[in-house]
Amino acid sequence: MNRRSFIKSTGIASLGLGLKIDKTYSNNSLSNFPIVIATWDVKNATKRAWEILSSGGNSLDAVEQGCRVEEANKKGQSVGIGGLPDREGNVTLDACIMDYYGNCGSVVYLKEIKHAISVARMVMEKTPHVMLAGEGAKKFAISMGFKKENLLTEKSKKDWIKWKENEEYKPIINIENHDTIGMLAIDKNQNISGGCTTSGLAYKMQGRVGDSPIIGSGLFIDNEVGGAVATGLGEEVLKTVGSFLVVELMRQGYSPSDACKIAVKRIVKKPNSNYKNFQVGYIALNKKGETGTFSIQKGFSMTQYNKEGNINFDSPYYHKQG
Ligand code: SD4
Repeated sequence: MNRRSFIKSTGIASLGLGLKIDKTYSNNSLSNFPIVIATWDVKNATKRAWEILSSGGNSLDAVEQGCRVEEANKKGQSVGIGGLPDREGNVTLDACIMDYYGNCGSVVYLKEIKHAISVARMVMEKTPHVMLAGEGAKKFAISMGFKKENLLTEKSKKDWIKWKENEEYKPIINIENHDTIGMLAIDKNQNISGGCTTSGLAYKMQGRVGDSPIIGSGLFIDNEVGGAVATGLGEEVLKTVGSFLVVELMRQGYSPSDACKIAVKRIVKKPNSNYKNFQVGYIALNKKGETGTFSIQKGFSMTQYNKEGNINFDSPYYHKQG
């Protein structure tokens, strides 16, 4: 699919949300996988995932390795090392992962270990639990051989000190201030996995956890149907169990793009919704390898790598200003 046909298939003409919904999921073409998609312009991450998928590897390894690329990127200030800290200067990471058997693992409030996605995978594979938090998550990671390191880079420290001059605490996400990496992949055996990793909301209250490590909110996979992942103001995603909602809409027959649109609409149509002041974006894929994305504000994008290449697409969005 090239960029033009992607935009056409996401239904740019019908974005007013008085939409006409096309139920494309009942078609049965099996040609569009392997494929990987990710939130934002993260071509290095999708490239790494694609290397695994295109050489016959499985979707779980692909999403884990893809997410690790951004976790190790010091320049990214919302994932892994280099993430912006909470109000007290702590960089705390949240991540989750889900495989095609419906297994999942998650870490919240993880400090000093940059590869939160891999710790989440270890929680899934090496413990009888789904979620580990804080000190316990860190102890577990160290026991599994992960190395402790300082995640607060000079740049993020400087930005935090600057923020402290006013200490303006707005739990409303700035529309530029979110780039959680969420990644979804289908491998050659048509098995779907997903991962999501973030340092969360910049300058958050100490202890605050968003949607990203919460199965069903930040990420959900159902290998019979598809997967979805969220970015943006986690509180709003949590309140609507967003990723689970997107997958359930695809189960009902909605295309990935329409499922994302409806989930966004669920947020913006709430009574007293303050949607003009925050961003939420979803990406989704279904079992056939069809993909879609939708966000509240302009500015969100999705990167997709399949046999047609590694391409970043602007997301269609709800809030038309002016
Ligand atoms: C959160 N959804 O913690 C995340 C924010 C985000 O990059 O997207 N950060 O609410």
